[in-house]
Amino acid sequence: MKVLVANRGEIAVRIMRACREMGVPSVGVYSPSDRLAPHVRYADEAIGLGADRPAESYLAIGKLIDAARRTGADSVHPGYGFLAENAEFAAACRAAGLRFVGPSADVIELMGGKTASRAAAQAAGVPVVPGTDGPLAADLPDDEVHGMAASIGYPVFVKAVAGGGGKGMRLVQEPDALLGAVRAARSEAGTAFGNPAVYLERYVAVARHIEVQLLGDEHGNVVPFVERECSIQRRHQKVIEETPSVAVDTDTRRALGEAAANLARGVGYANAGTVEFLLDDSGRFYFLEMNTRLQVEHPITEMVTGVDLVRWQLRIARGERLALDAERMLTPRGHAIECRVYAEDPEAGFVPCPGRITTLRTPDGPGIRDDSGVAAGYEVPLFYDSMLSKLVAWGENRSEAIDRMARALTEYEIGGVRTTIPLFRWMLRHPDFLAGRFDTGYLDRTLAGRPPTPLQAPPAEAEEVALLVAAIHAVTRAASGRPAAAAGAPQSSWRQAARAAGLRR
Ligand code: MV4
Repeated sequence: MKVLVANRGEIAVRIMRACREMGVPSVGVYSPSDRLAPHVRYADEAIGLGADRPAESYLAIGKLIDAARRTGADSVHPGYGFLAENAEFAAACRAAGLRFVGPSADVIELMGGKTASRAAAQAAGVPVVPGTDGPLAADLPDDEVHGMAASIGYPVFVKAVAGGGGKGMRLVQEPDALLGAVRAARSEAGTAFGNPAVYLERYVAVARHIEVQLLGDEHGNVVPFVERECSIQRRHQKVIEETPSVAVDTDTRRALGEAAANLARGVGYANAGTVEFLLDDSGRFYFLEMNTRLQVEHPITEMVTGVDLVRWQLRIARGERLALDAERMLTPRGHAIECRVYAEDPEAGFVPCPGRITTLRTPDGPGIRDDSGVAAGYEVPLFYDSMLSKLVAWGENRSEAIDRMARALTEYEIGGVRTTIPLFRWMLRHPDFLAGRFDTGYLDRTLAGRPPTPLQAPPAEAEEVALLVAAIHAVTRAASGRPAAAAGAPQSSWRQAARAAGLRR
């Protein structure tokens, strides 16, 4: 086996680590601005893709398959994002004689259609939210649209068939707004996905987003894992995930696992996948969608089960049988939390902050794992997602995991770019988070009501020392009448030093 990793950043490194442990050579790919990225250095060999724009690099199916051919790779791992849920890519890999480390193109295609995946869930006996049986016909008379919405019950959600992840959705509170919302959703879906089809679902209020990781092999075996709680999101971007969920008891856990596994078995699912559910405040759960890939937050599942999900993905891809204790996979050992560290400024509407990482000190110690795709000196490109790393904390219980995460966040120092770390330091002390009192609307509400105290911590010790040294340097230079290093004036070397120390203002 030799694996081309068709991705970048932390997930590319994560996959290559599993490869190395298995004695499997890895091939990295990179755009010009990623030439010196950690995933390129980690790979056993690496191939340039020649352009920065995603469409011409990490999304360029022809270039990736060509890179696999040229390096003699026999397998392709897509990671997440980019081409991970692209049926055409999976089919192209297989057509080129390459193993695609993921489910079949047919299953990716099936689950990508939200009404088809709903139907598959229903066929497998998995509860779905009341809604239309399929897409609304384009020429459906207005009164029939009204009739459908009325029989589902308001409020209703208009959702794009090709959607997912929050795009192309419209919430409708009352009949007067229905037709306008359907029109708007169709138009948005047509533009965003090239498919204007929409369907209707009853709106589930005050819900948590719970998901079930599973593995399936090519021999029909499926094993579900303990749930992940993913309700802490900002505009459909997950921010903090944890496992297990405080809202799920052992009976519900078992029922969720069974539901997810039944769906996977029903569609002949092989490799890693995740079934998303809404959990309402009465403890009922409903199928939402299935993600046919490895997910960003997979490490928390690894921490509480001891299973290496990526290693299993590779074993499954080469035809091995699952050999996991199903009972144990549904029994969490302790608690794990993940914070997604982004190069974004939480003080300025979360604008991405690409730039050079000048200094980097990563947390360590008991129960801490940092899956990172960056290093000191690396310039975070503006072309791609700005996630830098995933900080994961494990503890015997939720409170110990939170304490460890809070402790690790005090150790984490990233200079040169603004990050979401200060936001996490604040969130991990928030009473509702500590009490486990939240739903999918929690973070947006909480951020809107946050008092206007700055999140940015005072400069960390190392940075203060660097600044002090730079200041002494500049002053003594000025006093001796010698010109300061490159730029000439004491003030500019002060600025340079401040920049080097990660303080950009
Ligand atoms: C819903 C819902 C309530 N009722 N469907 C948002 C993303 C997409 N995956 C589905 N989403 C939702 N679908 C019904 N019938 C609420 C959401 C939702 C949500 C779901 C998961 C995580 C965060 C969310 C934030 C807002 C709304």
